[in-house]
Amino acid sequence: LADGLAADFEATVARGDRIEPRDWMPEKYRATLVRQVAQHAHSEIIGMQPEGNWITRAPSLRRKAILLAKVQDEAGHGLYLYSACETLGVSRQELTEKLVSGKQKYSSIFNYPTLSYADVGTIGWLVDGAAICNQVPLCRTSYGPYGRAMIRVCKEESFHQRQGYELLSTMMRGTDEQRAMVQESVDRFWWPALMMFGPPDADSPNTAQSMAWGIKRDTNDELRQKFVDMTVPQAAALGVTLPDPELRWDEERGHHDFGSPDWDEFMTVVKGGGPCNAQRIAHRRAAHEDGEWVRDAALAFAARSREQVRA
Ligand code: FAQ
Repeated sequence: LADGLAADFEATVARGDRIEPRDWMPEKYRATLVRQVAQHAHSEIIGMQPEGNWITRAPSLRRKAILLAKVQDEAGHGLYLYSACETLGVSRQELTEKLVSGKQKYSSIFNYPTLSYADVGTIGWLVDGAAICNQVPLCRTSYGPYGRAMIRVCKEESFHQRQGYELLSTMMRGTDEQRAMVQESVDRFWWPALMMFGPPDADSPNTAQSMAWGIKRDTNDELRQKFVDMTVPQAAALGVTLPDPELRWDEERGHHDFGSPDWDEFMTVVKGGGPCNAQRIAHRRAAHEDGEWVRDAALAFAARSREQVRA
């Protein structure tokens, strides 16, 4: 029987069909998905903090309304992804505890500070831009609930990317000081954005198996290349310089060549030593603890409603 189930699973993945929550799946497939989807959900929630930092200091009512809506969208993405993760048999409580205790990761990019309002635009342009590159192929991931969550997330991320680009292009048409703010922000975020795609393929322990199972559809390096190729013309249109002296078009490859991010810095950030790791987790833990009375009230209300139904 077990062999038959495993053969069905392999055949479904080979056909490019979806695995659904009630289907049999290898334990390692389930564990890999929990790891990736949880990390992804946590990233959306922790990712609210860097931009949330500027909500009270947005330069106009219009910018404030846009930023509020954008940060709320990220909360929504986190919720779809936590729901997708729960279909794999883990509880929301367990996931939150693993995040605040540092047992599960979130994206390295959110451990960098947002030092100026231009960072709001740069995050939209580069960070959401990288997120789209990575997530559009995940709409075809082999696990049904994850792929379906990605469809809506990607539509919203595309909108976020455009709003970031629009903010930067407005600043680039402003004063010299505003243009300098944009350039300084792009200089700080370019390399961390490239790190979002994960380590180089040769040092990525999970890629081969995740590709074989159809969880990932492209490798880390393939997506990083796609992002660079997509972003270079946008940088030119904006009038900003990407801070990489090795960046050039390679006619033979039909792609841009580019330098290597500082992978030691990446490892330091992933292991908790980035500029804002401690602050991000402390903030999330405090928000979770502050929300305890809401969870208690909801549970008490649910218990009383059950009693009333019985009576
Ligand atoms: N940061 O073997 P691989 C967003 C870890 S977008 C931290 O290559 P894999 C939108 C990795 O977990 C950001 N850790 O791993 C937004 C593994 O550790 P482990 C979220 C990283 O899974 C925008 C180890 O390194 N997007 O939130 C990172 O095959 C603006 C070895 O790596 C997603 O999560 C990293 N950058 O490939 C929100 C997308 N890279 O667990 C707010 C879905 C790698 O073995 C504002 N995830 N690691 O100890 C993926 O596509 C994949 O998980 C990768 C990593 C590509 C990130």
